[in-house]
Amino acid sequence: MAKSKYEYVKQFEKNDVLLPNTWLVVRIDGRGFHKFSDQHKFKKPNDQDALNLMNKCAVSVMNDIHDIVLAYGQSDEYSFVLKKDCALYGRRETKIVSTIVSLFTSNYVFYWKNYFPQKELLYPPSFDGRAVLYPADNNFRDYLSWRQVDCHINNLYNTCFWALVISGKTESEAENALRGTISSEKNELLFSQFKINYNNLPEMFRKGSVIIRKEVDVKTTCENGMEVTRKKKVALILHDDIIGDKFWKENPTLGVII
Ligand code: DGT
Ligand code: MG
Ligand code: MG
Ligand code: MG
Ligand code: MG
Repeated sequence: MAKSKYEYVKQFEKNDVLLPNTWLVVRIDGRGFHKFSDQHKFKKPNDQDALNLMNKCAVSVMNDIHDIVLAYGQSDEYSFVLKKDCALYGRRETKIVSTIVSLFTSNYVFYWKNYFPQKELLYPPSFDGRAVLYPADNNFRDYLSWRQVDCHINNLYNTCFWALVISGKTESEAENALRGTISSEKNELLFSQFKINYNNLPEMFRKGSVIIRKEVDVKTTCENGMEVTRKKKVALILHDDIIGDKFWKENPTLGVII
């Protein structure tokens, strides 16, 4: 087919093919969710429905993009992991990142009413996205550990902060009370002042959510009405520790060598 004289403009496009044989992590993060969560009156410090909506969006993204082998989410962010040998879109960075962030955002709007039937979506939410490459397994695992530790640190702080505020302290008094405290002191404060045992709070709040594909038995009804059980890989939402070796030993198909 003859090319038009305008075809040459393609030469201006940047080559953004990602390095081969490296773990690829795409992290999306809610844009201005401080304001978004305030305006939509999300429960503090954790809104179960908002987190479940995030998880639903991540499962949808995984069901659409099969190269994603694991996703980890907390707060207004989700990290999607693509295997080292992933060849999706010829490993073109902008194509991969923009597809994931766009799919996530459209799902967020699409499923909003299922999680907040009583709340109108006041304005269109948006997410940013970035890709990071990790050549070594230990760097990749440290990346996920960093996000899970972040979840824990923020959740412990926020749980204390809002307990103090609900008990009558002003926000700046609560901030002052927590300044310089270490984890064990925050745990102690929760227990002695509020009878809250931090370890009994929901795992989703303390550890975030991990989504992996696992083979499960699925019952289906055949045309002749007979019920049969088939093995099917489905995206499962877990709230496991992903810092220690146990998770990676139990899920060898992820390909991380311990
Ligand atoms: P950004 O990401 O730079 O556009 O700015 P933000 O405002 O999204 O800030 P970020 O991502 O560092 O922090 C997430 C914000 O979202 C933080 O202000 C707390 C809020 N948020 C996330 N999950 C919840 C929740 O379950 N409940 C409430 N009340 N707020 C939440
Ligand atoms: Mg931010
Ligand atoms: Mg954000
Ligand atoms: Mg965030
Ligand atoms: Mg097109």
